[in-house]
Amino acid sequence: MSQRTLVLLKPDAVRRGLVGEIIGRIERKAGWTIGALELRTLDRAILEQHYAEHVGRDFYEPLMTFMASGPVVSLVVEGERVIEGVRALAGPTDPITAPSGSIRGDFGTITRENLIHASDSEESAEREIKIFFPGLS
Ligand code: 3AN
Repeated sequence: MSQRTLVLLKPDAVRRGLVGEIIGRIERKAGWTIGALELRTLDRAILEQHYAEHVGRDFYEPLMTFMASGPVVSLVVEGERVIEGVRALAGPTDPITAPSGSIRGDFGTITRENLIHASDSEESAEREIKIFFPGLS
């Protein structure tokens, strides 16, 4: 089943020069393609839309500050089961318990600074793609 997903390479990934490494892992999956890609520093308004489900959580404000702390690479990835697949490449939220071989497991130590966001369902993917790439059909 071909799908689209919204991926963010967070400010820590960009600062640490891991953009090529992470995109390379995505590109090497057979048949997956990049449908859109942009580097930009996110403002509060777009972050409020993106993280609306986390309003009120104790990690919300530090997460917003971190996500606005530098440029982010946003991309749309297309291909067979990319929603489940990119989340499998990313690994679980806590990088310390994320398995070796996953992006978070290989490069992260801090839950907030866990390098990558990837949509968790078809509904989230469509909602998030509209936020980051409103012109994409
Ligand atoms: P995931 O990106 O693994 O789906 P979510 O959607 O639960 O994780 O959380 C969104 C983001 O919020 C995470 N990527 C992480 O940066 C941050 N976050 C989640 N849980 C925590 C936590 N307990 N402490 C600090 N930051 C957190």
